Amino acid sequence: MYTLYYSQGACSVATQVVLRELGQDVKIIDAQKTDGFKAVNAVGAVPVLIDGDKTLTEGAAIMLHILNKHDNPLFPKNDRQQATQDIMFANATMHPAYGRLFFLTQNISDEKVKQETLNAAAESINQLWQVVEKRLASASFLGGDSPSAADIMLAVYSRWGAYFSVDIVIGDKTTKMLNAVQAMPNFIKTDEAEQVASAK
Ligand SMILES: N[C@@H](CCC(=O)N[C@@H](CS)C(=O)NCC(=O)O)C(=O)O
Repeated sequence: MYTLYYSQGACSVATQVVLRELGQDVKIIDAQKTDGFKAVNAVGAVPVLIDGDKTLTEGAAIMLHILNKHDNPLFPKNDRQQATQDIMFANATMHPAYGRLFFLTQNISDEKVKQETLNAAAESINQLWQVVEKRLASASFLGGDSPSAADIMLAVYSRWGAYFSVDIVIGDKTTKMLNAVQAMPNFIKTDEAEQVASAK
């Protein structure tokens, strides 16, 4: 049994979806409702995964830990280097690109400057989605014929664009991939589990 600290709709959704895909039991705790969460993770960010006596932080490190621990098709064995690169692309390149939208919204008070910088941030996100679209020219998912952990991570981040008044442009093949991942039963179960836990 794992314990996962999450925030509703945040990047920790991907951790939970992957744990469920791996057939693992997971207890989830809302970090927003956890007094002194910084004692759990000094950075104050989710995901945090408790595995036995270990407290793991940093989404990509957690992902690699669970994917290496449990046999699964989410981390293609035939090209581990590419699969790792895809996880890092999602976590360290796409996630921070979306993170800029949250930061600018919270920290710029001049509405004109805010919109201009949000548009510039959206443009850099769009360039990253073009990179994904090119990768999907020859396969339905970054992992090949079935979703990899990186596809799941991208499907979580892609939903954040709807919170902002910007044009996020996602290509057809990528849209198909994201829709397929978001329709996975464990993706739906994860959203439901977060809703139930956060409503308590
Ligand atoms: N580098 C960290 C960043 C995680 C992160 O930014 N998490 C967001 C949610 S998607 C968060 O918890 N933000 C709240 C905060 O940083 O205070 C990781 O990959 O785990």
